[in-house]
Amino acid sequence: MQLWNLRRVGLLVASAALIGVAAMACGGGDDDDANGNGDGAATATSAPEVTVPEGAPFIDQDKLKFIPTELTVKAGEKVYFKNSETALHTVTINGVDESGNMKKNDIFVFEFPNAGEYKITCEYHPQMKATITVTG
Ligand SMILES: [Cu+2]
Repeated sequence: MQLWNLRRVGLLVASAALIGVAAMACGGGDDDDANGNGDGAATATSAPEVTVPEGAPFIDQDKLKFIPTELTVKAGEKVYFKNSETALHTVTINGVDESGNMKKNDIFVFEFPNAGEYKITCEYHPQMKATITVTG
């Protein structure tokens, strides 16, 4: 089963809830939900299990790169980031480390409420760069 432990999103979601992301805690009702979000309630861990919804804006962290390096989303859309390798990464947005350390298979979700261009970097790997363009 591909259930990724979402370690940092709790924090992010908590703050993002102010702008209406709280719904993500329910886990996308229209998705297949093959992994059964309901299981989450039964686990004792505080970290929710999160998967990247089919078709959701996604940036992979792999081979010491962000993949893709350019992504365009609409304001209010959630972007999913996943660390797919053993190196530690962060999702730093316009110079602010929003994710904290991400280990392999960690997923971080960030909602971009405002249009603009956002520079995505990693605290550990200066060569890791991506740009997210948020359209109004
Ligand atoms: Cu990195």
